[in-house]
Amino acid sequence: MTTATPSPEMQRVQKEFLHRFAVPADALIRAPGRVNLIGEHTDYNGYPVLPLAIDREIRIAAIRRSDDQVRLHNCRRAFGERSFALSEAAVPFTLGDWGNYAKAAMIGLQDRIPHPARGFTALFDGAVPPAAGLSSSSALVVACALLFLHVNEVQVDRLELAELLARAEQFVGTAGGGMDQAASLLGRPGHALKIDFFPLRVRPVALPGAYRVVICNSLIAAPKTESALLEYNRRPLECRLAVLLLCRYLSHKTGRPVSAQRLADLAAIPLTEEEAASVLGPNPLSPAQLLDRLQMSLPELLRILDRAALPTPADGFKLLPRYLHVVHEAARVQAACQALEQGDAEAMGRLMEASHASCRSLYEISTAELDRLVEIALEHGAAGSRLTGAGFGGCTVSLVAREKVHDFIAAVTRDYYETFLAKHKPETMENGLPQDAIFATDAVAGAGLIL
Ligand code: NG1
Repeated sequence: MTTATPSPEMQRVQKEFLHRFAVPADALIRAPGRVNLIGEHTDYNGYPVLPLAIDREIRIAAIRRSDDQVRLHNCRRAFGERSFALSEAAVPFTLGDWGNYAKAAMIGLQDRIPHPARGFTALFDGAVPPAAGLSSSSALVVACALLFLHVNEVQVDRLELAELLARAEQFVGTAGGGMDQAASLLGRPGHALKIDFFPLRVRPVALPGAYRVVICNSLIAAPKTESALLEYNRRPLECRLAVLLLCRYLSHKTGRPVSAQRLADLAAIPLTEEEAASVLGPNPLSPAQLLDRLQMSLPELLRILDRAALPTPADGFKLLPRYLHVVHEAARVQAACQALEQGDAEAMGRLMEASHASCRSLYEISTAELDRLVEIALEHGAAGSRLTGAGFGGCTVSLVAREKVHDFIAAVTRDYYETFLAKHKPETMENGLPQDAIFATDAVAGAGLIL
């Protein structure tokens, strides 16, 4: 756990806590959001990612309680007060409610905390832009988990905690991977993190000092509650179906049973793109074509998937493009680590562009606004630019030469927010440019306890 002087922002939360509850907080906790440089939708497929922890964080001031009650307060009025007993943590609030992220942390840790567990009264302040692909949700889960461990005087190894919390966050309904919790917990100043999964491994990769990471919010929100949740969860399902078809094919080809959970589990078995196309095509596949190719009945498939129903996208299952994105994106992550290690920002930039193109056309997670934002960033001298995070809205990440950052931010503000967005989505700019719509960030240390 980190010990440091509270930042001015943290001191404000500390003061507000004293003001509201008339007792000083006995715990201060911070958990950063993250931005992913490259490696999108690879984590749940078992392939690596390359994010960094950013200097926008969730902050908590709290006191330990002697009972098992959890009281959640928020400095931001949009997030109402929530309370529950620890014994009720498994019963979720409504979909998308902020209290569910706290509950997810408690559920993830329930086996680690001696009973009777103690609760807390906590005041939150969130400076990670929400629904923007910057992992505000995982920062919240991580912060709550560290607080819960602290009030119960339990220590858990960071890597283990990141794995536990990745599984726990699925409680909120997202079939996500483990990138966000690991980045928030294990961030390293000045470094991106090459994160591998199953088992979780983290290697810091130094960022080139002559460049800064700039985050631009498209201001199209992608909350994981409605269509963005369905669209997100569709991708892991399509990848899982691709795994089933490939296993069937490879078993036949090699004459031995091949079984796998994720695409990365098949990486060591030679397979050409032509073979993949013949196994996973035609694109898209109807449910009937899928079952026919799998030589399975629907109940058999549902049993394997451990699901009650098969959500069928109106435009069919797009297994081949999803597969192609994931395997190429995984190779780009390896190449990106090398490019960063050699300080080759141009090579890194080319990889980011290829990643964005693949996210747009193969994984179909971009939007017209994200595409325009990437174009504008490149026009104004970014070495590389791409959408970041789950997609369907949210932010882009750009690599910009340090001395150009100021002019870059001014040019993107003018061309994207004040010109493009003001014309195409005027409602997003009604109250002027929101705070933190565009900012340069340093890579910061992972989450920790300050007091
Ligand atoms: P964000 O951008 O925080 O919604 C999601 C997943 C990640 C990863 C990325 C896409 C969660 C909590 N996070 O991130 O695991 O799959 O999308 O690369 O589900």
